[in-house]
Amino acid sequence: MNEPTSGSVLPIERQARNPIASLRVAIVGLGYVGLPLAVLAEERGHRVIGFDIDPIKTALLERRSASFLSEEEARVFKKSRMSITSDEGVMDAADVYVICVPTPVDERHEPDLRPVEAAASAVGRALRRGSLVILESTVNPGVCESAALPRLEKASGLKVERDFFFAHCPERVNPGDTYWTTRTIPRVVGGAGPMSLARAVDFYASLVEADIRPMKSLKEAEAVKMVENAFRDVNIAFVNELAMSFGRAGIDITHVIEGAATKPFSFMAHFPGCGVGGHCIPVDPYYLIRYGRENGFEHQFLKAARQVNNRMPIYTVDLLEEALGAQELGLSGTAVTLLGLAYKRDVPDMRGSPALAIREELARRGASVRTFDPFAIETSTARTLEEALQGSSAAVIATDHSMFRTLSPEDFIGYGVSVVIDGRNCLEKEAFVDAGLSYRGIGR
Ligand code: SAJ
Repeated sequence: MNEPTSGSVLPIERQARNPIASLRVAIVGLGYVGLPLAVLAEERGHRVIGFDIDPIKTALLERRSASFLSEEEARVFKKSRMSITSDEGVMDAADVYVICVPTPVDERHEPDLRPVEAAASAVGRALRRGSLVILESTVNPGVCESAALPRLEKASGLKVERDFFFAHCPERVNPGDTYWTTRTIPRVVGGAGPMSLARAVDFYASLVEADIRPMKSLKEAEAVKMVENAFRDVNIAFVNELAMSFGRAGIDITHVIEGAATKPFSFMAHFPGCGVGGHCIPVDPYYLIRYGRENGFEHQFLKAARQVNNRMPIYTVDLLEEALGAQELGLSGTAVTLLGLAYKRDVPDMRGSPALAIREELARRGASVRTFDPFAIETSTARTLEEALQGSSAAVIATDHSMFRTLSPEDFIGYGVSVVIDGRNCLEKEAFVDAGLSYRGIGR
C-alpha cells in the first residue's frame, strides 16, 4: 500500500485491541456483512443475538448453514452458540446493536432507505438506556441524522447522547477476500457525539485487529465509504474508456496499465472489463450524485463514469457482433455461450452483474444463448462447461472465474466455437490468435 504523503492524512488513532467486558450484542441483518461480524463478536467473548427479518434465512442459520462465510468463519460458526431469530422481541436490552441491512438503489438509481428505516424502528422498540447503536449499512451523508436517529428516538422515547449512544461505521466487507476480513480491515467511525464516538471506538477496538479512525462527525464517516467506492468506479471507467479508444488503435491497454503500474507512486492499477457489478461500486456513486443534487450540485464526472461503465455490456456484445460479421455471421439465430453470471471472480453473487445485461442484450439481438457459471449452476442453462459450449459458434467470458482463466483454445475449438470475446481479459490472447480463433478482449 502506498504510504500517504505527509500531511495528506490525519494521524490514525492506533487502537490496540481493547478487551472490554462481555456485552450482549445484537446484529440486525445477517447477510455478508452482519453474519461475519456476529461470528467475530462471539469469538471475542460477546454474547451475540443474530436478528434477520427473513425466517427462511434464520432457519438456515440456526442449522449453521451459510453460503457466504469464509472457511475459517464457517468453521467457527458451526460451533457457535449465538441465538438466531426473526423475532425482534428477542433483541430486547442488548448492550450494543449493529445494523447491517442492505441499502439498494431502485431502478431510477434512487437510494432505497426502507430497510435502514425499518431496522432503526425495530431497534428503537428494543432499546434501553445506556445501549449503543451502530449503523454499518452504506448510506450517503446525512442519512444517519435524517433517517436512523429520528426513528431510534421516536420508537424508544430516548434521547441520543443522553440516554443511548449512536455511531456510524461503514462496512468494508470484500466478498471472497480471505486476507482483508472483518477481523483485519481498518475501520472509520463517526459518532452522534463524543460519548457515542468513544463507546463505538472501544467496541470496534474489542473486535478488530486494525486501526480505527475516529471521524469528526457522522457525515464524515458516511462520506468516507461513498468516496472510496466512487473512487473505484471512476477509476474503472477511466480504463474502460481507454480500452474502447486503444482497442481501435491495436494497443493492448492491459500492457499499458501494467506498464504504468511500475510507477511506485501516484498510480493505482484498475483493469477494463465487460462492466461493473456488485452491490457497492455501481450503486454508491448514485448516492453521492443524489446527495450533491440535494445540495444544488450536479456531479458531472460521477455521472459520466457511471455512463461509461453501464455501457460496457453493450460494447461487449458489439465486439461479438463485429467479430461474427467478419465471418459473414450475424447474432440473430447464432448459438452463443455466455461463461460467467456472477459479478466477480469465484463468488456466488450475481447482484448487478454485467453478465446479466450481456445475456439480455444477446437475446434482444436474437442470439440463442446458453449460460454456464460454476458458482451459479441453478441459474445456468447448462450443468457443465462442455454442455454449454456444445454446438456454439461463439463464446463470451463475462466473469473471470478461476475455472475459466485456464481455458485453452482447444477447449473451444473442440466444440466448434470460432469466436471468443474475453470480457475480463483473462485468457491467453496470443494462444487463441495463434490457434486461429477470432479473439477480442476489452481493449486488447
Ligand atoms: N472491476 C473492473 N475493473 C477493476 C476492478 C473491478 O471491471 O479493475 C469490476 C469487477 O469485475 C466487478 C465490479 O467491478 O464487476 C466490482 O468489483 P470489486 O472488486 O470492486 O468488488 P466489490 O463490489 O466486491 O467491491 C468491494 C468493495 N468493498 C466494499 O465496499 C466494502 C470495494 O470498496 C473494494 O474496493 C473492492 O471490494 C475490492 O477492492 O475488492
